[in-house]
Amino acid sequence: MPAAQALPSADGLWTGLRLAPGAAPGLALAPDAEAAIVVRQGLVQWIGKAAEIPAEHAALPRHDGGRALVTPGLIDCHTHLVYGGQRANEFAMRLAGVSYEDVAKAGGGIASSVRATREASEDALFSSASARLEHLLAEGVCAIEIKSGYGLALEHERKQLRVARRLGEAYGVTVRTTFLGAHALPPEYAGRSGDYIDMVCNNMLPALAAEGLIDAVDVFCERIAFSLEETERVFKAAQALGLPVKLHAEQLSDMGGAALAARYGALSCDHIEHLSSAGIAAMRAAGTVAVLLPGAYYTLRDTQLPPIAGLRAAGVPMAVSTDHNPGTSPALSLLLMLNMACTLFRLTVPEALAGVTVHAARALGLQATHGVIGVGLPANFVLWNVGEAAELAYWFGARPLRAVVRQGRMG
Ligand code: DI6
Ligand code: FE
Repeated sequence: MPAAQALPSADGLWTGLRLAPGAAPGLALAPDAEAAIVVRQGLVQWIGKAAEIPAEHAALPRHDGGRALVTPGLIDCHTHLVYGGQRANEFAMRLAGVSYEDVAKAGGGIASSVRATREASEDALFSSASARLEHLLAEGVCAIEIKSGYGLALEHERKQLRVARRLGEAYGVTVRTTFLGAHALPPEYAGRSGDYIDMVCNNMLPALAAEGLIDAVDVFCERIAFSLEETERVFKAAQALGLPVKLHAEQLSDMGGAALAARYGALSCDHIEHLSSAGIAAMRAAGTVAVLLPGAYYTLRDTQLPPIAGLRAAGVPMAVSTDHNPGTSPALSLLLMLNMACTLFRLTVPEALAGVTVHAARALGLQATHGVIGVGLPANFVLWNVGEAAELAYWFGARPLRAVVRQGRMG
């Protein structure tokens, strides 16, 4: 894989485009109007009606969009992309009737990915994660969050986060790293959860933050993982370092995690199948994004739907993501998640599209630069071979991507 700098520049005049609804806020074009985008030095310099291209841009090299529909670059705002091995064996066990929680209690689950991740070299992790990333990029992903949490020891968490950074550099995709040291209790700390959280807060977190490897901090707050009190200790340590927090909250039960996260101004609460109305109110007050993860819901054959109507009524922004991980969501298609968000969670198509663009950007604290197409912003947009935006959620298994511009370069 070449370094991103070797990818061709997307500078020039992009013509023959149709803008998807909401793609460029503030710009009102008729749905069928031919649009154009000017990219200069990797930034969007102008966007508007093709018939009104300012003369100063008219002589730029042209890229013919062939009447493609254009959306902002997609954003996958919750992934565990970097890990060793895979867990198809547990998939088979679950088919035979064993529950996810029982697999975890028997030493499988996250612990088995921890073993494989610890054994893998940084280069091996880079190579396996690259292959997965390429699937996501082929569907127009321009920014991605990547969590640690399968190392659970300083050197191995560092290895995961370094791989995440390297992926961003190699592929020219925006990567936000999230430290998830409090994902599971490593075997060497069995029965000593408090000691492990001490180590996360006093050792791993400050060390990795000092190395510039952490953009945000997450915790798996769940009865099979960490308690509310342990979660709060990690949040305090993050806050002391000036790092934003987010939370795996109320996936398997209502622990009150969302309300706690909201008190710490969390960027997002993710999963939230069991979110209460108090949790919704707290998220609304804090401006916290609800990240919906239909791939995990589907894989676990969950039946508890997240409270979509309540979130919608409260005006809590809803994002949609793959939650790519080897246990509960081996999903490598963000477009399939769009489909599932509509089919399983009953999001409307505009809600689902906002969920992988503008609201996903907010869940990562990237709303100033990503999630929309706008003058002065880095050029991140996707050309799709579809007639209308609803097709992006309607087809599944299709690859309607015609071209992608990622951080001002051809993807
Ligand atoms: N929630 C999830 O869905 C994943 N982690 C988490 O905190 C599951 C991770 C795994 O099973 O490997
Ligand atoms: Fe997750």
